[in-house]
Amino acid sequence: MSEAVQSEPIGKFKKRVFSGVQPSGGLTLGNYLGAIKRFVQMQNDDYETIYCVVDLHAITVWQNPKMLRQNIRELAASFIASGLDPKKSILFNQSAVPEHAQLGWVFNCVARMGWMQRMTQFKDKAGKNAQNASLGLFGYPALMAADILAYHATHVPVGDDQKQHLELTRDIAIKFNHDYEIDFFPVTEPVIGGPAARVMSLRDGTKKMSKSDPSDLSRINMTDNSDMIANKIRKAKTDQYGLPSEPKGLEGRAEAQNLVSIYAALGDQSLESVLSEIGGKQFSDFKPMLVERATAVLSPISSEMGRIMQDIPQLDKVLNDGAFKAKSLAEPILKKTFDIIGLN
Ligand code: AQP
Repeated sequence: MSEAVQSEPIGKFKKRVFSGVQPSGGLTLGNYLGAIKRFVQMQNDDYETIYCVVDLHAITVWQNPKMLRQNIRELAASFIASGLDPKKSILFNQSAVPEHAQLGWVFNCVARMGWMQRMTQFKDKAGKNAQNASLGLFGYPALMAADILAYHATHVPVGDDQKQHLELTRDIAIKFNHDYEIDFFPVTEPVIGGPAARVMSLRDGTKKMSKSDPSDLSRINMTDNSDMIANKIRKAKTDQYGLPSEPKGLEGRAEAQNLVSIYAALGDQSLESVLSEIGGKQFSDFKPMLVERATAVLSPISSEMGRIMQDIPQLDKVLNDGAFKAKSLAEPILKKTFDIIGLN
C-alpha cells in the first residue's frame, strides 16, 4: 500500500480507488507528481483502481469544443503513457457514464450552500467576478463527490489543493447516511502527501503550478522538450543562498523548497536524503541536475504520448471499454441510492 494513505477505513467497503483529472489543457508537472504518479503506484498496490478524464468538470469554465475533444484524448494518452494500464485500471471519460451527473444532482440536494461558500478553490477560480461564474463551478465539489461515491471508492489520491473538496465529499456521505439512517456511502480517505503534494509555480513560490497560469514559464508541461525544460528551470526564481543540508534550512525559502521538492519527487527520494547529497551546492550547480532528472522522467512519457495519439481508434476503444466497465459498477449504486431516497 502507498505510504501516503493516512488511515485504514472502511469497514464493509472494498478497497477501491477513484481519481480524476480535468481535460482543461496540457498537463503540468504538478498534475503528474501530485496525482498521476500516485495513480500508477496505487494501480500496482492492492486496490481496484478507477481513473477518469473529468470532462464535465472542465466545462465549468468555457471550453472550445474542438480543443476539448482533443484535450480529452491527450489526457487519456498521458494517463497511459505515464504507466496506467487499461488491463489493471478502469480508464474512461466522465460524460460517458451518466450516473456521475445523476448522482451529482442528488448531492446538490444533500450539500448545503454554506458548505460550498467556504470552498477556497471557487473563490480562487471565480476571482473578483464571482457573480459571473457558472453555477457549475460553484457546485463542482458536489459533482466531485458523486464521481467518487458512485463507485463507493474508499481512497482518493489527489494533490494538496483538493483536500478541502475531499472533506466536503466526506461531509456529503455522512449527511446522506445520517439523513436516510443507512450506512450506504463510505467516508472516503484522501491520499495526499510526499514532497510534491503541492508543486508551486516556477515564477512565484507562493502560487500553485497550474495549467491555466498565463505564464508558460511558471510551469513545466508534460510535453515540454528538453530545451524547454532547461530554459524554464534556468529561469526559475531562486534566492541568493546556497542549498542547506537539512529541511529546516528551506524554511521561509518557498522557491528553493519547491525546486528541491520537485527533484526529490522525480527521483522517489525524501527531502532529507536529497539534501544530504546536495547540501552546500549553489543553484548554478543544482539546476542542471534538476534539468537532467526532469528530462529523464518526462521525455519517455511525452514520446509515448505521441505514439498513442497516432492511433485514435485504439485510444477511443480503451475509453469506451472503460466506460462500459465503470457504468456496470456505478449503475447499481445509483439505483440503490434512488431506492433509498424513494425515487423508484
Ligand atoms: N501544482 C500541483 N501540485 C500537486 N498536485 C496538483 N494537482 C494540480 N496541480 C497540482 C493535482 O492534479 C490533479 C488534477 O487536477 P485538475 O486538473 O483536475 O484540477 P486543478 O487542481 O485545478 O489543476 P490545475 O493544473 O490547476 O488546472 P487548472 O489550471 O485548469 O485549474 C488533482 O489531484 C490536483 O490536486
